[in-house]
Amino acid sequence: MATETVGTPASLASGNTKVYRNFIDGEWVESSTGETFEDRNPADTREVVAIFQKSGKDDVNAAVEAARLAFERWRLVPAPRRAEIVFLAAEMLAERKEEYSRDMTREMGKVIKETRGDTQEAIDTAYYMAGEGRRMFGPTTPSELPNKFAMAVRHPLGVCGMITPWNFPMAIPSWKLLPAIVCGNTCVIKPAQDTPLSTFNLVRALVDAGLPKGVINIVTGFGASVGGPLTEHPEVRAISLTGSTAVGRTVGVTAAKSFKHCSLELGGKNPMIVLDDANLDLAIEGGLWGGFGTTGQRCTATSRIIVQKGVYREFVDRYVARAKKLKIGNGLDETVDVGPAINEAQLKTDLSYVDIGRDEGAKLACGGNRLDKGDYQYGFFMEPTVFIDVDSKMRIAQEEIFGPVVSILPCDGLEDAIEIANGVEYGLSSSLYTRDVNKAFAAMRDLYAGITYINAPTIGAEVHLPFGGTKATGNGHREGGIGAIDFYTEWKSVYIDYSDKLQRAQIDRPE
Ligand code: UN1
Repeated sequence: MATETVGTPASLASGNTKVYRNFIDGEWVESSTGETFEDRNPADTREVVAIFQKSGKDDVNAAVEAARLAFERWRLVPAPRRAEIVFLAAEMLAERKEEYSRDMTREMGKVIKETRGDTQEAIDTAYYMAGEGRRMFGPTTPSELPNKFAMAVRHPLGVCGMITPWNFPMAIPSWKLLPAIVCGNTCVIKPAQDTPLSTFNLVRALVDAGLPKGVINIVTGFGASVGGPLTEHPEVRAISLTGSTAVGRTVGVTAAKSFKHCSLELGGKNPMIVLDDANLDLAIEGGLWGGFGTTGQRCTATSRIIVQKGVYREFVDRYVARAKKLKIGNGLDETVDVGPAINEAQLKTDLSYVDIGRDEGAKLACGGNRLDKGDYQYGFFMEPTVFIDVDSKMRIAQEEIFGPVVSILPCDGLEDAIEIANGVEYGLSSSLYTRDVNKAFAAMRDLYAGITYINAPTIGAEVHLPFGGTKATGNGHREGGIGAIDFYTEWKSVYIDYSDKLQRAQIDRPE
């Protein structure tokens, strides 16, 4: 067992299906429960991509203990040295990009050009965070007293727990793990049960780059039996979750009880506004990419398109015509535009919103059906679906669906559009198509969301800018760039008095 590396787990199953064990303290360890689960291809469920451990509380405890011990050594490794490992991992990820992206399409379903983008996002994050090893700036500032020096330095927190989603199975773990380790923390990660392989691939690159044992530990399994104990564990100092608003509420409440740092990236209902003066070709192109890219399974997905009345009909007709032409299928086929839903439950949710929309009186302009003939029968495929003439009060215009279902709403102008855009419980991403610079700047100010795009859809955030949202999208933290460094460190203020006498702050006031 000890001779295995992250990339070559011993096969416990017959045939070619790999069985991954948990990765704890640099060793491959079977779960304490003795149970496993299958990672199946959502485009063809006959294919078992790999088998993973169905872990429990004891496994979490073992991983946290390993991380706790590793922290005592890792925090003392100079940050530039820690960052060199991350830099080397970036180079390895770049070399392995095609292999890891294909693995990701097989386990997650999204089309290969998008999984290449997901792997690239992890590479970008690695290069950025490797640079942070030589920055991690803090303020030095004058003291109010003579012969006294004052500064603030960043300290790591200790053991950090990460709970990651299936829709960006390498990028999002990288957003969390890489800043955490560059800052000197150690980690226990629970990847989504639908897509653990991509986390193993990411960590494999880090281990091959020289990451010491215990710095990152992987415990696979389900929310209640792994995510719960990780969030409750008294030795875990920070929890970072990307997931649904419902799970975020539970994790936030649980983490607060032991005063953990807690970063929540949750749901979205992202609006794209198209004004009469917009470049319609561009807006249609953007709305298709934002709405149906990743099968609509991004928290940044363009799920509402709010179109000014002067161009509404033309936009709707052309958008729907294009949506009908999107090619649906197995993401390994380079010509496919839209892959499957991640699993049966998600597909059912997506289809249930078709009924909800119809019942509410929205007009179904295209799609709405499951595809289950021929090769489609083995996967979770659905037609790209567009509702038009949607009212902003309707559930399909308010609730996060996380599937290929787009609602188009008419509006009178920018003011009306912004009111509709802001009138939901979420505030992640937003977008405006216009050629009028005054309107663009007004929207940048008035759209209440963590991200605003002008003349681009709501997806496509870059890793060095803050990522996160307002209201029920999160709890005020930001991932990406400096926001991540802020989350994975805490400040220590340091005062050095070299006057050789007692100097009392606020009391002694030298001339
Ligand atoms: C997510 O949907 O959870 O901005 C993350 C984007 C991607 C990340 C999405 N870079 O669309």
